[in-house]
Amino acid sequence: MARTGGQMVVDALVANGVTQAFCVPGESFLPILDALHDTPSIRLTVARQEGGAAMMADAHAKLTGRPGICLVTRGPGAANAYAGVHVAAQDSTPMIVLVGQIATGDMDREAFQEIDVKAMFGDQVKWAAQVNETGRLPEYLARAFSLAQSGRPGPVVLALPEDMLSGTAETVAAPASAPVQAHPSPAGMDRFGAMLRAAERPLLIAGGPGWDAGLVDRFVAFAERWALPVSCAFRAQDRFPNTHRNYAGDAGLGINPALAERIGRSDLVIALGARLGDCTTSGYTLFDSPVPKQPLVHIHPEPDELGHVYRPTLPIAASVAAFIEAAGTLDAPADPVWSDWTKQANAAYRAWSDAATPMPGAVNWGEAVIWLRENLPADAILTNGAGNYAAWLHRFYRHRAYRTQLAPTSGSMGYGLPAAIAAKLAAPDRTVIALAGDGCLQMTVQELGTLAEADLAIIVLVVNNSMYGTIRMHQEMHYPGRVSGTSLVNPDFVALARAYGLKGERVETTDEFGPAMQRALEADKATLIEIITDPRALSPTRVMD
Ligand SMILES: Cc1ncc(C[n+]2csc(CCOP(=O)(O)OP(=O)(O)O)c2C)c(N)n1
Repeated sequence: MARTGGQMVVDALVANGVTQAFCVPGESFLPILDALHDTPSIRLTVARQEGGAAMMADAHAKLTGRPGICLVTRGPGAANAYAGVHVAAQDSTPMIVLVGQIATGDMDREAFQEIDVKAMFGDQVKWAAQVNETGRLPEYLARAFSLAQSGRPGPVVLALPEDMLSGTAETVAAPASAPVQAHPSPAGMDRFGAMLRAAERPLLIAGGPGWDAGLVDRFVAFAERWALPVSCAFRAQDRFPNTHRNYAGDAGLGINPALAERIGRSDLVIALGARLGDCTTSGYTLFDSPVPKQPLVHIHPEPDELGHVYRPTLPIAASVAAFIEAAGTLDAPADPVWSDWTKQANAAYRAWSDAATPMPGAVNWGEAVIWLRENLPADAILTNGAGNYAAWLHRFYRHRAYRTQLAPTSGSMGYGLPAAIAAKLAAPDRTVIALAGDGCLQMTVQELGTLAEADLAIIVLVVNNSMYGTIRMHQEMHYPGRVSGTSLVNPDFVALARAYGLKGERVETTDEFGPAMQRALEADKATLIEIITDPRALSPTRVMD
């Protein structure tokens, strides 16, 4: 039977197990919206701006392990969505962005909102393409699902001209795409085992895509059997329980200097799934490029990533799942020589994340984060965007379960609120907290409307220092006393939350934080808590005179 292009798109979503999509509507993809009208198995959440929709799709994919789906219109919609697409690219998140495009007959006339999607997204995504024949829509969708999930996952963008979607064709519906994983070779695993047995100061850095809760459990068992110290890559702090005796802390922005020094002294660094990117390597300073001093075993699902910046002594192209399975069969020594090294790594982490950090002002944001660490359930999901407020979070919070951290390694402001909305939609029984600075929140603050409409009881924490604090910190370091472009005049955030029909509270002393949180945790609707901090508290380690 002939189907419309719009129906073919929705059939492909259903065949691939999609239950949630995010959009801002456009007249360019009405046939898809119409097909969704009769598809109750897919919940369509309508965001207020496409950047928010794309960030929601990213967070949904991170949390569920299934591709995030985002529908946007051409020129302005695709441009807005780019912010979230870039997050997905740098975080290796499987995502499919469907862009309603102008009709094929008007292409290259600079028609209303026309945009060259292939040129726009280029090699920032795994694949950007335009469909120019209705009958080939199932083929393009099948490839999109396959590419987004295989190897190193990532975003795929498909431009769908409106006549492709309204046109009809007789086609066969494709079954779900099966993502392909790379497996380590037996020889590679033998060599890995030999290198590890010969080491004296091994250290593992975990991160990247392809994890799940069961995998983390098997990884913990592996680390225990080998008594390995485990650190987590930037914003991958939930790949290993931070309360575990083998935990060495996170290798990210504002790294514990003791951990940086330990990574420098290690005689075998094992990077598992992590990309060894800018923030994980402290701005490419922890290792020498192209050949690190430390022997390096790098395990990554994408062969092209191995040797991208650092030439590994032993490159292993494998998914973390396949590697952990193979590593489970290696014989570990009864009492590894590095047991004390591992104990010291954990002690150094604890000293760092237990240290009191006195701050000017009536609210000590670090102590508030410690309240969260001591009072939130182990499976609470914390989301954030970019800003120095996150430095306290990353240092003092202890992630105890997989996917309790949803945060962009690309450092994109505005991620926390849309990510928290997507998280609560996917996991309604879990506590979800969005964290943002005053600058960060305002990047996507209009998603408070999406939150109110979806009626989700999340908590939004806004750490308000009336400035773009991170940039002010850099300014103070390089151009002291010359404030330029970094101060902010803000709305009354509490009144803003109430205008959206949400609860709002303001916290002006550290002692007020716990009770405000308790009230918010017990509330049956979303609460925004504005926390007033002193602008002199630039970071956990830097106070302005
Ligand atoms: C989309 C985007 N634009 C600009 C930046 C650059 N940037 C990084 S942090 C920051 C300031 C964040 O301010 P705020 O959210 O108030 O947090 P604070 O640093 O004050 O804690 C800016 C502008 C960015 N990371 N992302």
